[in-house]
Amino acid sequence: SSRTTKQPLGINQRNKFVHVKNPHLDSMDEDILYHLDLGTKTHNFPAMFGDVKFVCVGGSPNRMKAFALFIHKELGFEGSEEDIQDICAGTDRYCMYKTGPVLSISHGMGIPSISIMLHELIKLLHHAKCCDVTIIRIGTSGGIGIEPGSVVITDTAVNSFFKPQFEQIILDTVVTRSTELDKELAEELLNCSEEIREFPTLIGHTMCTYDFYEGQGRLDGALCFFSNERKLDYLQRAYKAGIRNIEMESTVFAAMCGLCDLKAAVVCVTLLNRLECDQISSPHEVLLEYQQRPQQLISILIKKRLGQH
Ligand code: R2B
Ligand code: URA
Repeated sequence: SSRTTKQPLGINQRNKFVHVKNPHLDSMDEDILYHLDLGTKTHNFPAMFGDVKFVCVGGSPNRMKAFALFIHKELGFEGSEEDIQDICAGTDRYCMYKTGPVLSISHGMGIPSISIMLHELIKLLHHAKCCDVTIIRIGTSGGIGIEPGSVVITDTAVNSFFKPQFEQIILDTVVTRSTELDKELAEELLNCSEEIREFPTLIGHTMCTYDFYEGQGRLDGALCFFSNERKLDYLQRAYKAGIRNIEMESTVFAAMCGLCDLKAAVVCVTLLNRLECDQISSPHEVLLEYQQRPQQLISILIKKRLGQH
């Protein structure tokens, strides 16, 4: 729409390369990204990925393929859909699709899975000499005190103690890292949501846990040794602390992207309201439609950034 003004990049935002923070990499004459089945001697990273400006990551391989096809169609990029093939077809750990300047990659479930993918993805972007990259996690989550189907744009990712921290165990020490996300990017995404009025979108804190069941205060796992009262007390305290949804990757995503100078955002749809229930019981079609909501938001962001809006 004409209401949108294009914002030129500021001086210090221009040509920002993706920074790896590892002095050992310089002395390696080849870098094999094992879990992506790509390597610097077997693949020409600058030719394959040098033009990437948007990286979208999400848990499910099928959803990330659907996202690439959706963006291809929405943005009207050249080439046929059949040309969009899994770049990581040599491994079934993760999948990766590229259309125009958009890279779509799956990360599996949980902190260890996304963290392995991010190490290799960030090195890929670095070897490819990509600059001014925006990275967004699109995902699902459990909502707290909000209508199912709402989309939460994360301002701060917090741990199970409601702290904006990620603790990485390195050798035998616990290293605490900040989980700050890009506030401007979150606002930009919220502005994009004003163009789609079909579902509620809000900015809030996102809690990241190490488990889906006991770790998210569910009463319906194979193990549970707490009462419904203690569950509700915990979730209500989380709500009072500003937390609006729970998922399983945001803290390490925010910490790693922050350290590597990547502008990062987390956009998750909520599948249920955890103050009401634990089981995800909505029909399949409803859940599928919910999962397209973050994708719609990102497609508006990309359109605006590429001046197509
Ligand atoms: C959201 O959904 C998955 C669990 O169902 C997990 O990857 C997450 O963060
Ligand atoms: N993903 C989560 O991590 N939790 C939920 O409740 C739903 C999706």
